Amino acid sequence: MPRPRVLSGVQPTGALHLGNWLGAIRNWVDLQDSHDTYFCVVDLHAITVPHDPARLAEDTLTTAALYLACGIDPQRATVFVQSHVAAHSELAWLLNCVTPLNWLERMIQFKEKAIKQGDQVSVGLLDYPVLMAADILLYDADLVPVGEDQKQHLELARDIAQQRINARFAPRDAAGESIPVLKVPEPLILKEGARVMSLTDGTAKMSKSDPNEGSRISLLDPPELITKKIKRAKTDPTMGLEFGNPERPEADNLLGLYALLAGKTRDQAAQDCAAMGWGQFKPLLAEAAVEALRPVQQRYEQWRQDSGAVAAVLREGEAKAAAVANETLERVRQALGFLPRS
Ligand code: AQP
Repeated sequence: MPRPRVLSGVQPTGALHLGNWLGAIRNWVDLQDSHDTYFCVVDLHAITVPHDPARLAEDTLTTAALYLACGIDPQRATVFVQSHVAAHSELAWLLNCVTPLNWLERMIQFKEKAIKQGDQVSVGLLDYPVLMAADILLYDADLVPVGEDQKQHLELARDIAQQRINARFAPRDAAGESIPVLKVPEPLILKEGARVMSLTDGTAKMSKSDPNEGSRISLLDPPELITKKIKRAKTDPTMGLEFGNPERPEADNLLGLYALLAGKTRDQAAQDCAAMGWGQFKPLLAEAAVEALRPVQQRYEQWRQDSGAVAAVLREGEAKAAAVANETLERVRQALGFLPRS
C-alpha cells in the first residue's frame, strides 16, 4: 500500500517563530515515517502582501534550513521551494478560470488581511487560496495538516477539485465511468493543535508580520533575547498560572507554551505552576524555551556552515516535486482541452 501523501508549507515572510514550530513543523517531523511527505517554502504566497525583494531569497533559504534544523529529513521528505516548480503558478491560473469570484471574497483570511492593507490590497491576496489549492492538488495529496485558520482554504481546494474540475471536465472510461482529474484531499486534524499566542497580547496569534518583535520568539533568537522577551511578556495581577480562565489569556498561553517546551503534559504543567507567581514562572519558561531551541539552533548552524548544503537539498527536492507536479498539470491541461505541448 502506498503511504498517504501529505503536503504543507510555511511562507518566508520573516523569521520563523515558536508558533510555526509548535503548530506546524514539529508535527510534520512526526509524519515523515508514516506518510509520503512534501514540504515546501511557499515563496509565491509570501508576495501576496508587500514584501522586500532584498530579503525574499535569504528568508526562503533560512526557512528551508529551519525545516531541516527542526528535523525534516531530506532522505525521507521532499523539501523544495514553491516558485522553483513552475507548475504551481500555471495550475493556479487554470484553477482561477473556473473558480467563482464570490468563493474568494468570502474567505475570512482575505477579509482580515485586506482590512490591514486598505486600498493597497493586491489581486494576489484575494487569489491566495487558489494558489494554495494548486499547491495541494498538484501532488495528489491525500491529507493536508490544517490549523483552524486554514480550514476554510482547504474546503475551497476540495470544492475546486470536486465541483469545478472533476464534475465538469473528468474524462470517461470505456464503461462510461468518469476518471477523476484531481484527487480531493482530506484535512489532517492533528491531535494536539498548538495555537501559540502573542507574548504581548494573549488574544492575538503569534505572527511573523507583527511589527512588534517582542510579540514573538523567533527560532533563531539567542538565549539572552529569549529571556528578555519572556521577562517583558504581558502578565496579569493574579498569582498562580492556570488554563482556561477567559479573564487570563496570557496565563493560558504562557502555561501552554511551558508545557510544550518543557515536554510536560498540560495537567502536569498546571499542577507544577498552580501556586507560582509570575516572577518565579517566567525564568522557568525562559529556560525551557532556551533548552528546547538549543538543538534546533545548533543544527541550523551546521546546515548553514556548508554554504551549498541547503541549496543541494532544494535542488533535489525541486526535481522530485516537479516530476509529480508536471504529471498532474498535464492531466488538467488535457482535461481542459489544451493543445498538447511538444
Ligand atoms: N501562532 C501560531 N500558532 C500555531 N501555529 C501557527 N502557524 C503560524 N502561526 C502560528 C502555523 O504555521 C504554518 C505556516 O504559517 P504561514 O507562514 O504559512 O502563515 P501564517 O499562518 O499566516 O503564519 P504567520 O507567522 O502569522 O505569518 P504572517 O505573519 O506572514 O501571516 C501554518 O500551518 C500555521 O497554521
